[in-house]
Amino acid sequence: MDNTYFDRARPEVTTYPADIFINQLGYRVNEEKRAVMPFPCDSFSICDKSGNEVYKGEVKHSGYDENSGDDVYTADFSEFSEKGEYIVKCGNKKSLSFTIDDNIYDKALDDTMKAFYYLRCGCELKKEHAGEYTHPVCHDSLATVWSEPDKKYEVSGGWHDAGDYGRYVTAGAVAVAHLLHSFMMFPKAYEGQKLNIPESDNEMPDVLNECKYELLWFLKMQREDGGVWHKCTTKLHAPFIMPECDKAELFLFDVSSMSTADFAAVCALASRVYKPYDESFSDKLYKAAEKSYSWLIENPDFIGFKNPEGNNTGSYGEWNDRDNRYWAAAELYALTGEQKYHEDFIKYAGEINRTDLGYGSVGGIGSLSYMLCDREKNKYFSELIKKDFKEVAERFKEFSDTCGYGVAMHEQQYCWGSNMNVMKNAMTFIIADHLNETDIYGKYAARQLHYLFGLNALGYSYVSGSGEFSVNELHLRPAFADGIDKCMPGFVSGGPNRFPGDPDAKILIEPGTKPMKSFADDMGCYSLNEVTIYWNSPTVFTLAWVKNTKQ
Ligand code: 9MR
Ligand code: ZN
Repeated sequence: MDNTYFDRARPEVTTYPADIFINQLGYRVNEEKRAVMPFPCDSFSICDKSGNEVYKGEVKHSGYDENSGDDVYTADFSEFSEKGEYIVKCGNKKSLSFTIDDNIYDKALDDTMKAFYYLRCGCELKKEHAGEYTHPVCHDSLATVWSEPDKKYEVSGGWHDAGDYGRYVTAGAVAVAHLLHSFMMFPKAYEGQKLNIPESDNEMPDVLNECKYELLWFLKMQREDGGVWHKCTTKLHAPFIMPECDKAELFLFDVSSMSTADFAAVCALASRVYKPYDESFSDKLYKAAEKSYSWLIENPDFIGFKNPEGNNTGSYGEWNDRDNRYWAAAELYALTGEQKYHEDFIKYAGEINRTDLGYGSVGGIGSLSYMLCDREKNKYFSELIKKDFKEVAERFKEFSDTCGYGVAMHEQQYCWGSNMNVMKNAMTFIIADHLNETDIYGKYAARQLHYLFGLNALGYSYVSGSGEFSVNELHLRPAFADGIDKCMPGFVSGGPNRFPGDPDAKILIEPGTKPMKSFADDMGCYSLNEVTIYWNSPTVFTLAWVKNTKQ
């Protein structure tokens, strides 16, 4: 069958090449270890590479799982803690092989972080850093202001957002915030990390080098009056060509209050983080954040964003900006300690969801900055925020405990980019423990990684290059146009979507397919198998947490 999205032959549909589902990267020595069988079975064994049985256990019948439609049987071998390489066996049925070791996620952390480098725009990706995935400089022409066509600006740089070549401020701000928070909360995870990017030899940790590349672009997106253009893209999405071949005119689209607030927030956050490494950069960010915050004060009404007539790139529209303003107030308070920001923060706190971690709803990022910063807190609100996170974590915990696969997903979370929800739920577990100084939810955060790397109803590892059966046909323009069969590693697929929204997915996914199975590793399916910076960033956060807490 030919593909409907762009002209190429559709690769053969692949299915999980074994019977028992596991985390294909494996399990850490002292963590919960489970394998799942969607078929009846009484006992299981763990066998080593030479086929010797090293552990035997009883299978538990977990029962019918609504989101996958599977009757689930579980093999729990948590107590088995010998390092090595194994498979799970159940009669003549098998899993793929997996490792037990504490370092199983190290490569995935580096890969998911390096993925941002592969998305760099406006520079050449050189062979020495990009290996075979090199390309010449892209998208470096001046961009025309959409509503004032005689104005043109130089706004090269930053990361391509996703499978498309657009660059969007709100999406980028969320991704950078996840990464910077993970750096602040889990510094050990980044010690000595070498991503082999152009700046790797300098004094700054590579995660900061990579985020700086995006932040320098943000700074160009600020208008003279402090308002921030919502996005810089072409008028229409490019065809499936390499980025340097996309020569269509670039446009700067109208300022929105969301992009201006998210910009103020992320610049203020970054100003704190970069201070010890790069004082002058930190200063620039400080001034930029204040300037955009002043613009917000002068423009108190919501200024949303809709694509103008004729433009079809991402719109990232939102319904209101209270959460964005809350986040900005939190960050400026954290940065300056000034009471006016604190007052604004409290003002918005009652109006918004205080735990959502983006994109779209960003209150949780503001809450986190407020809670972890070194400033005086309003006692009532800080207690409330702790409770908020705990309550959400409790709800997700229940989803996980009632799902045979252990994923903390409500049916409704299987939407476009569901793997972002999986990873944001993991972040919520981690943050809930962190703020409440408990050790309840770590196991649940880890379960979300198990799902992402293969312990799910289709057996996919949803990260390219991680695990034996991992996604490879990602909706990512260069991954097709470079002619290389193997996709760049470290990209998190959007994942199952119970409402497949693109023409190819509508052909491939039969009506009535259960949410966890509504997926195809197919390049045409942008509502299932695209990548974005803000699906990678919560994954990096979660992997950094693992590495930081490794025994
Ligand atoms: O991630 C976005 C998803 O939640 C929406 O349902 C979808 C349709 O509006 O858009 C997604 O965002 C896309 C953005 O607009 C452009 N770059 C690629 C993003 C991922 O598909
Ligand atoms: Zn580009």
